[in-house]
Amino acid sequence: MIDIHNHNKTKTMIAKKVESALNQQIELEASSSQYYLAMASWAETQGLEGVAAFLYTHADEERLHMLKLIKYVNERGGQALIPALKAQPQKFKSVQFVFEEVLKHEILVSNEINNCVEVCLKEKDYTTHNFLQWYVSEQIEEEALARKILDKLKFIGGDKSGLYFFDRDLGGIAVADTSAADKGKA
Ligand code: OFO
Repeated sequence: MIDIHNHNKTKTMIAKKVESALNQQIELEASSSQYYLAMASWAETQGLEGVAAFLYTHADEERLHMLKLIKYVNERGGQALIPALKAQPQKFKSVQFVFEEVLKHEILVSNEINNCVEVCLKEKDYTTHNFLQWYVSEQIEEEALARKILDKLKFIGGDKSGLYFFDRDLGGIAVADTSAADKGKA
């Protein structure tokens, strides 16, 4: 029987295993943000303004993903740990290589989100499981977008004028993403 007069249990504490899985995810979102920032900076130096704008926006989004996790862990009575981040590559051999890396990285992130979901199920933490569903959907979108961009790049091949229009289009996606984020998407 539930003792409704036991007021000692006013704080829901997150299970240690869930807290540690989410802290690892915080680190991954933070390093994703740094990775995309490094790519954005490189693209900007190559005169690829649209690609750079897209990647700067993507880096900002990853930071928001990290912040959302930090707030959640602390609200649930845990402690979000702010990690030290390792240096990211500074040079990339091509735009196609950049987006191959983005896709690889997003697949890695999806796998890690799935691990967090699994820990929640094992710990019977259905609240965090529910919270993580936002990340599950986000990963589907991000993987799909990276695949779409890569398909376009493969289609363009080495064609310089194709790359010019690709860069312009990607800049447009970045602007649309920024205004969606301003309206509370992220
Ligand atoms: Fe955080 O969504 Fe990409 O990695």
